[in-house]
Amino acid sequence: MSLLPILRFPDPRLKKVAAPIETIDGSVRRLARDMAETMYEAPGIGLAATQVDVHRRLIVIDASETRDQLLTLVNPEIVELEGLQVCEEGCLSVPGIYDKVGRAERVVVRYLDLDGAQRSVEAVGLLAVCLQHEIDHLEGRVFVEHLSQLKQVRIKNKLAKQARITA
Ligand code: K2U
Ligand code: ZN
Repeated sequence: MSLLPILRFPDPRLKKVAAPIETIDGSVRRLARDMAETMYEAPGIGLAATQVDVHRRLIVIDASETRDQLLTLVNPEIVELEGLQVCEEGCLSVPGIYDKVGRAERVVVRYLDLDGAQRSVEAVGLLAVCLQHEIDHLEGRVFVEHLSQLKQVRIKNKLAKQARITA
């Protein structure tokens, strides 16, 4: 298993739209395993393939307290959206930045598991937020794009300053 490097905002590769996975083979399973290891080590509660510069529709999530309930979703699509919740979000691709984002309170997501079986998951609360956050990544959207233009400029300036200091 390998830890994968995570792209940092505003890397333009984070804006790429991921392609559907046609065949769930060994390479997809190995990628899912490496993404899960990378997510747990970060630590995070979700990770999209886009964030590790693989532009295929694959996400991993573990929003459990016990960190032992891994969800691996191939070609996930939101089929139901209901209500509204506002939560503080962060992102492994935007380190040190947290802000409130409005998302649906309840979602139903249809996906394939690693055996190619069609499944669906109904989620509310943090899991619903995480599913929407990760599926945004597959569409080339980072959570800061839900914020005001002024906040986005300030975030880019802050991250650019951090990059200069650590270079
Ligand atoms: O996509 C990612 O970078 C993973 C995010 C997923 C996430 C963001 C906001 C809300 C829920 C999930 C990371 O897990 S960011 C770290 C984190 C952990 C717990 C709660 C919020 C953020
Ligand atoms: Zn993220």
